[in-house]
Amino acid sequence: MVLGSCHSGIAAGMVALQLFYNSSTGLWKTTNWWNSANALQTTAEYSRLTGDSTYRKTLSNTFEKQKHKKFLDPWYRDDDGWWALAWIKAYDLTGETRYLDMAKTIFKDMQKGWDAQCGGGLWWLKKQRNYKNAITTSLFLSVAAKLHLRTPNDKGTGSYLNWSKRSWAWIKKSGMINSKQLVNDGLNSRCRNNGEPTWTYNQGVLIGGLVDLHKSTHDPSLLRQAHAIADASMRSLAPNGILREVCEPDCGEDGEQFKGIFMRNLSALHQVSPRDSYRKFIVKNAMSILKNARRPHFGLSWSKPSDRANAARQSSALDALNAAIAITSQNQMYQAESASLNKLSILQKGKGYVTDWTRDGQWITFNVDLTCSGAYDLAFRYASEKDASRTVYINGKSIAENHRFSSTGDWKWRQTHLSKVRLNAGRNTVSVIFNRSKGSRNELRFDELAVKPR
Ligand SMILES: [Ca+2]
Repeated sequence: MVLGSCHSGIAAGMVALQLFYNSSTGLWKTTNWWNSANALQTTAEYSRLTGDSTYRKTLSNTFEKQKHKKFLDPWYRDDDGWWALAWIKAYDLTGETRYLDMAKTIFKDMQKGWDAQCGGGLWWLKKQRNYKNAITTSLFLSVAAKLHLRTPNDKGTGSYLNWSKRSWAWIKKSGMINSKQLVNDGLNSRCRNNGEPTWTYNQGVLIGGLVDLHKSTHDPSLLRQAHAIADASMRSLAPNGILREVCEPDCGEDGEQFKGIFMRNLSALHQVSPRDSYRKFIVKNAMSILKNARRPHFGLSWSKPSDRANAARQSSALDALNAAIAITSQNQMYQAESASLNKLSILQKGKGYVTDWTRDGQWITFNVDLTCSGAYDLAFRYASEKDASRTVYINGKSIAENHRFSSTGDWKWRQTHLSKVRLNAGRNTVSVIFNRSKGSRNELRFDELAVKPR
């Protein structure tokens, strides 16, 4: 798959992440136990998106080197959740059931952290029962929801589905989601929101859990909640549109991992319920990371020149770049009803489309956001009774004065293509214009633009 000129920077970043990998332990140097589970997820996601099988042996090696521990940490219960998610991801990539079985083993152990104090939820620590926090139960919810989706006939009390529903019901009632729709760190001794920071990963993991629970239950309130948290995060945790952890520039060994986890889960939400605002956000963050890189390394702050290199910074940034690849490698659909229109109106009949388009000065402009510059194919979905034509501009320049939209007969829908169009990284505009002096003619109904990487 060719992802345009900037893909080499992402691929080089992946190589650099693996240079921190210690094959004798199966873990990443320069960082901690739970971070390695996240670096493994980053690696598996990159392999999935690019079809690059180079890193599959990394999954298998880590598994073999650490399976004697069952990926259970003696102290922190949330750490176990990261490993469960990593092995589910590895299972999805390879189909190897040993990975899924390990995730189930870990989940079973996580259940020991649940009790009735504060109405439910998991304790953060294994040896002390003094803190119920968002991350541990959100991970528990997310692992349960994912295991349910991969376990036939999972139902009833004690099932993965049941645990994921109970976890969500508890989180919702706990008060950890504040009035701004952001998730605080945890609960105080009176079982109330403790007002501790709204770390980006707390937003991300819950978004991902809600997305997966929605896949099973189809309860629309779950996606509404996921969107509310995502929107609040982009509004409040991203000055100038670039995600920032409140601890920057000194985040210790945990905080430097968090932002990638948010981006990974925003990407999961965008895949099931796409929004232009998410696409724009992912592209903007990815471009800022690439711009500020000290190649092949990425730093802690995504809006400032790279500070220093380690595996946590690297995998966190690569999570954001994976999200950008996911957008760039899939067809991006731009609807006429969300585009800028000049003297045109939308008919909302099923899919919204532009109609009554026969006069000079009527045009439609799509804003196309891309991480990587390169050659793309454009496909316009349209219907026309007679052969029609329009002028097409890209980034203010005419690339087809008289593009033909041949008759589809009785207003049937069809696509017409413009191949190998050069687009820039960042914001592009694609305009389709009625200009009689250039030969534009006849009514055209216009539904959507698809942008496909070549
Ligand atoms: Ca449409």
